[in-house]
Amino acid sequence: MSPSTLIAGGPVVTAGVPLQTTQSTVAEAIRTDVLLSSSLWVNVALAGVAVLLFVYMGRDVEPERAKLIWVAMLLVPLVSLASYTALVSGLTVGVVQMPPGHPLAGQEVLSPWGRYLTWTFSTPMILLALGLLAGTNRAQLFTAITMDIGMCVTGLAAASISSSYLLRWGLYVISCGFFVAVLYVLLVEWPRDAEAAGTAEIFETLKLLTVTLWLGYPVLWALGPEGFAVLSVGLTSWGYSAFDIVAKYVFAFLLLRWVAANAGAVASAPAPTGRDAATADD
Ligand code: RET
Repeated sequence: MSPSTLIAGGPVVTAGVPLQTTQSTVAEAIRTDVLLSSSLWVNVALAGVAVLLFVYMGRDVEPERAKLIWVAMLLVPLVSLASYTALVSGLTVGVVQMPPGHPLAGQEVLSPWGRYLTWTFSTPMILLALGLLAGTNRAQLFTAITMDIGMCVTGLAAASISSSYLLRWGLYVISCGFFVAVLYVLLVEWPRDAEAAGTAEIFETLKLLTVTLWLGYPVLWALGPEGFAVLSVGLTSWGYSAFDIVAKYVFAFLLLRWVAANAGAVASAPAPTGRDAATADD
């Protein structure tokens, strides 16, 4: 079969709606899949509420570092609002024909690639805020953020490959490699810095929340239609949306609430420098 035949005519894994690759037909497929569209609209609404709430929560934050954390946290729901609006419109949802070997081989599956793209902007904000809270150094901040961007971009590539089943999983493994580097910084490096900065308690809470939830994303990818196809498009999307709600809005709320009450402690934590921010023998 030629690619064009497949794109125009293949079955699609959402509510049984036949799919063309035009944006409006993708949007129509999303609209008619109640599970899928509700998973997106819930986040449009929550992101909107979060933006307003976070603007209010940060109104009196003065020290520069606390302000930086606040802006980073404000960007998370702002990016989310744009991301979910684009997903709902069909602009950032495509169809990927699954390669031979995939459980849905030959079928065209809705792929919300916009999610991976926008994680590239939102997850670095989460790491920036955590790094600033821990009072880490620039090298570690750079490492965590660039590894995280690597994770998102290779995750996008893994989800988009239609030529080879093996290479889909190859890129998934590469993405997991980047993720391991992020986890290392979060679990090993920054707790030491946070201890030295006197922000260990809130850092521990947010680290636990972040690590637990972030681990859910690759599991969901593997179980969803892009991986082993155990879960439907709608259920997988709800999974990501539910993770997003806690990993973004609840996370940012907890951090902002703490920053608003302890702006002085954030300000007096060591500034990110080229040298180790914590102890000399770290
Ligand atoms: C993918 C698939 C490939 C392997 C790995 C993944 C990890 C994704 C993560 C996403 C976190 C997203 C968040 C978004 C908030 O806006 C790309 C699913 C490791 C950890 C927190």
